[in-house]
Formats: sequence, structure tokens, C-alpha cells
Amino acid sequence: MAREKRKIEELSMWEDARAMIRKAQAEGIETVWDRLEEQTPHCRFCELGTTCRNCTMGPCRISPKKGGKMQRGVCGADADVVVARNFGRFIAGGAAGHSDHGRDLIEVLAGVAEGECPDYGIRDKAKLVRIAEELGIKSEGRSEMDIAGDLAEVLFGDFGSRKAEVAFLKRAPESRRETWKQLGMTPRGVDREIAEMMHRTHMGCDNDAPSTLIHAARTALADGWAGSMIGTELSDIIFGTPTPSESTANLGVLKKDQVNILVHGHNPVVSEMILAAARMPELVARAKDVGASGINVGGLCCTGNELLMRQGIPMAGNHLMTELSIVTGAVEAVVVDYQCIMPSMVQISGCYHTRFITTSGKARFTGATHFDIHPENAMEKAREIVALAVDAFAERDASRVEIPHEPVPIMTGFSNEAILAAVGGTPDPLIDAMKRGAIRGVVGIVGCNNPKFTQDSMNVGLAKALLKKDILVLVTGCVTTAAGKAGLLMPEGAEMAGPGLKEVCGALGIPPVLHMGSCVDNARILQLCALLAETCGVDISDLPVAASSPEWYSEKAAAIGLYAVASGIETHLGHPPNILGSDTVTHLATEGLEDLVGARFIIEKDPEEAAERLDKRITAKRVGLGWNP
Ligand code: BF8
Repeated sequence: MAREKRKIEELSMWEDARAMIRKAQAEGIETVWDRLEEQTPHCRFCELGTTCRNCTMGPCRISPKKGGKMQRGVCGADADVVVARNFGRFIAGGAAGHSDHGRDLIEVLAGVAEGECPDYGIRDKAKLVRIAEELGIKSEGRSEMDIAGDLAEVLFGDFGSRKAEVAFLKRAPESRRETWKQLGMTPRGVDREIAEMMHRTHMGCDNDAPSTLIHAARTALADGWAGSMIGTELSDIIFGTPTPSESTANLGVLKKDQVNILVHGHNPVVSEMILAAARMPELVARAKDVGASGINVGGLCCTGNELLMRQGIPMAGNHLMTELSIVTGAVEAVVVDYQCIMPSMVQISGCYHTRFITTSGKARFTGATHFDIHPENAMEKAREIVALAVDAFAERDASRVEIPHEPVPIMTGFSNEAILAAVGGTPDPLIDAMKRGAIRGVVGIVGCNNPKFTQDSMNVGLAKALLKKDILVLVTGCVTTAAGKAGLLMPEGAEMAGPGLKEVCGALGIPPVLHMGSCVDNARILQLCALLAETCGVDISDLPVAASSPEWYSEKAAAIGLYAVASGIETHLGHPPNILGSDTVTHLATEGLEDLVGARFIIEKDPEEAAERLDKRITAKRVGLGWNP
């Protein structure tokens, strides 16, 4: 039976999105929602996770029970094994994405140390020394470049097979590391765990669902405590540690009279160069020569978050705004690196004067203009890209330009360093506020948009419901723009919070929702939890903290959720991964992990109900700690 087509109001909660969906429809441009419609209903076996394409004796699809008996694939794998294998590979994909991003930053750091990347440098020298010392590298009397070279070597080692555990694992409380050791979950090396996941899920290897899932957790932990954490720490060292600043968000950040360049993807290695080139006087002059008043660089998705956190660039949108940003007709170029970039953006760019520019050999798009950017040639190529965008301005068709909505103000830049500085340099005042119940708990809301949800309705609905309960919210990734558009990233947003949180925000002049960065920056949240646990002398799983990814879609988001749970942080998801075809896997995820790692997944599609369930956890943890319940 054909499903009823959803109304535009059901696709997104935002007026800027709705206006652009209407424009796309009027101009005959296909968007993500049209394609979802075409793909629905989805294959039920794939939804349940019970399809296997890992060998050519199949492909197999397994009904958990056929004719009353458990059906098996050609090799004999049952639904539990197939679901666990698929989920394990899903996690490996996410961990690989974040971690390869982290590796790219090590290469830049090594290049800087060797004098081969003149366009990059060390912006936070104090952090370089601090992190080096933390990892056992002597800094006294040594040059910055020597220290940077040694740090790169140590972190390259985290990707190999020779270590018993990755370097930053020492940040986790002793009790947590002991739990991982007992369970065989200690991440030894990023590439090692990812490769082993692929090996285990080859036909004829790990055919015990819980065993596969334990290794999936180990792979995710390698992402959180190594790949992503390296990405965050080295980005801070190379590009600067974020401090609070103000910016703006929504499609209104595009400027009618300027050359608009949107950076999209994840790694600041390219987008920082694009921004620097766009600020060069000769390129600004070139823009004026073609009739524009300047060059405006806006952010999409996580590379946007990276530049927002450090450089205060405006955010044009999150995942589901990426196609729609082009539909404004006001974008001269979309410059992408990798991850979460819809291939459809090439076709949509082709309907306008927009140049769609790829920069990474790892993420080529048929039909795009490609500039092969390496750390050694980055600025030279960035200048060429910005010049190309400027020249495209002459081709803009003013009659097709529609920039909806005024931008809204947002506050950003809450790295752990900035949060600690805001409360006086130690976590104690934050812990005191938590103990007395002014801040009853902390929840990180992270992740994506997914066209299956009304865009951002869950992200915003959950954040608002938690604030009312005096629960401080931390955001990263695509939830950032959602929270910003809802007015939650400004100190005035505290009006929507409960009395305790409102008082704390008022005293510190901070918003009730703190923006902590891109998706790799969820590592900041891990580190903050570890710091709070250490200071209180407890494990992370004892703290009144939780996580949520309400509208998640990607392999990376699943890896984040799993490393959060494996680190002891209960995690809510707005919809389940494709695991429901296995009772064993589903039970382990939503119940059994609690006994193993002290946290589990909660699946709940109603934001108010999700807030209730997270609140229940927070209350229980407060009681456990003897904090004012
Ligand atoms: O890494 S939040 S849609 S952009 S996966 Fe992607 Fe999800 Fe956005 Fe950033 Ni994270």
C-alpha cells in the first residue's frame, strides 16, 4: 500500500528549510526527502539486520523463525550471528571514519615538525607541551618542533599493533580501565581493532554474537579514546583551542551581495585554508571586481563546527540543510573534504551556478571539480578554489536567489579548557553545583539529522525537556545548529531552563546548552566525564550524566553511541540500529550491557519520554552518590 506523502511541515521544523523545500519542488529539484519516499518501505530483512552479503554462498536473508524453526544462512549462521556481524562492521565503518580523520591531523603535525607544511603551524603551544608531557614526552629545553615530532610519533603508534593500550586511555578512571581489561575490551590500536573486526566477521570466524559485540565495543573505544581524541587534541594544537565567542546560524547567514562559499565535511585541515584564503586582500579585491561586496565563508556540518568553534564563522546549516543551502541560488561554491556529503549535491549544484569542489583523494564525487589538496600545497590550492568561487559570482542568476530568514545569534567555543576557565580553573565549582542540585545532571546531545524524523524536532525537543529539569546540555555535530536555531545557544536561552540551571547560567553568563564542537569533539565530553569521575573518586558510570543521539543516521554516530555506553554513559537513540532481528543482540544492547559496563542503550522516539528516562537515570545516580536528589 502506498504511503501518504508527508506534508512539508512534517519534513522539517524550520521555516528556512521549509521555504527551500518549497523552492526545490517548484524548480523540479529532487531532495533527500523525495528519495526517502521512493525508497520506502525499506527491505524488512535489512531493517532487522538479518541479511548477509559477506560471502558468495549467499547472499542470505534470515527469518528469525521459519515454519517454527530457526532459519540459518547457507554457512549455518543464525540471526544472532548475522546481526552481530553486520553491527560489528557498521561500528568499524564509523570508527574508521573518525580515526582516519585523526590520522590526517597527525600527518599535518608531523609535516609541521619536519618543516614540510609551511601553511600550518602550532597555534596553541601551551597545549602542545601539556599533551606531550601527559604522554610521557619530555619538553624542557626542547624546541617546539622536536616536541611536535615526538608527539606525532607516539600518536602514529596508536594506530598500530604494538601497544597494550592506546595512549589517551590513561585519562579514564582506573576502575573503568579494569572493567575493560576484564571484558577484553581494552583498545590496543585503532587500525588493529578495525582490521580485527573485519577479520572476525569474515565467514568462519567469530560466530558468537556476544563475543562479536564485545569486540565492536573495543573498536568503538579505539575511536573515542584514540582516533577522535587525537583528532580533537591535534586540531586544538594546530589551529587553536576554542574559547567562547559569538556567531550566527541558519540559511540567513548567506549574503545576497557577497560571494558565498560553504565549507562542508569534517576536517579543519582544508576548511581553515579556505577561510584564510577568503580573507586575503587580493581575493577580496577580486570579488569586488566582479561586483560583490566581499567573500562570505559559511559552515555546514562538522567542518563548519570546527571553524565556528575556533574562528566564529556563521553556520548555514546541519546535515539536512546541505542540499537546501544550494537551492537558495546564492552559493558560489561548496568546498568539501569528507564524510556526510550527499552525492546528490553535485546534481543540485549543476542546477545553479554553484561550483561543487572536492579536495580529498578519499572522497571523490563524479561530476565534481577536484583539487587534490595535501598539507604541502594547501594554501596554494585554497587560493585557486576561492578564485574559482569568486569568478562564479558573475554567473549568479539574481532572479533565482532566495535567502530565507534572518540569522539567529549563537554562542560557541566551549572546549573543556574554556569550561574549566569559566568556573575558575578546576572542576570543583561545577561538581558543587551538581551536588547541590542546581545542575542535576549533564547530557550530551550529539549527532545527526535523518529524513525519517521531522528535522531537528527530536534534537530540540529533547534539549528543551532536559533543560526544564535542570539538566545541563552539551552539544556537538549537527545538533549544534538545531540548538542554535532554537535559541538555546545564547545566555538568554536559560529562560527556558529550570530554576537551578537558570541561576548557574545567569551567574556565569553562559547558555544552558554548551557547544563543544564537531563529532570527533565528543572526545571532549569523554574527557570531561573522566575528569569529573576522577575528581569525585568514582567511575564514569556512577556520575549523573548521559548521552543521546536522537536523529542519528551514520556509522560514526553508532560508534559514538557505543563508545559512550562502553565508557559507562547511558545513551539514548531516537531509533534503533538494524539489530532487532536478533533477540540476543537487542537484549545485550538495551539490558545486558548494564551488567557488563554499567550503562546501556535506551531506544525512545518521543523526546519528552526520552527526557523522563534519562532523568530517571540521573536521579538514580544522584541517589547513589548521596547528592541532593
Ligand atoms: O560527524 S552529526 S550528520 S556531519 S555524522 Fe554527519 Fe551526523 Fe552531522 Fe558530522 Ni556526525
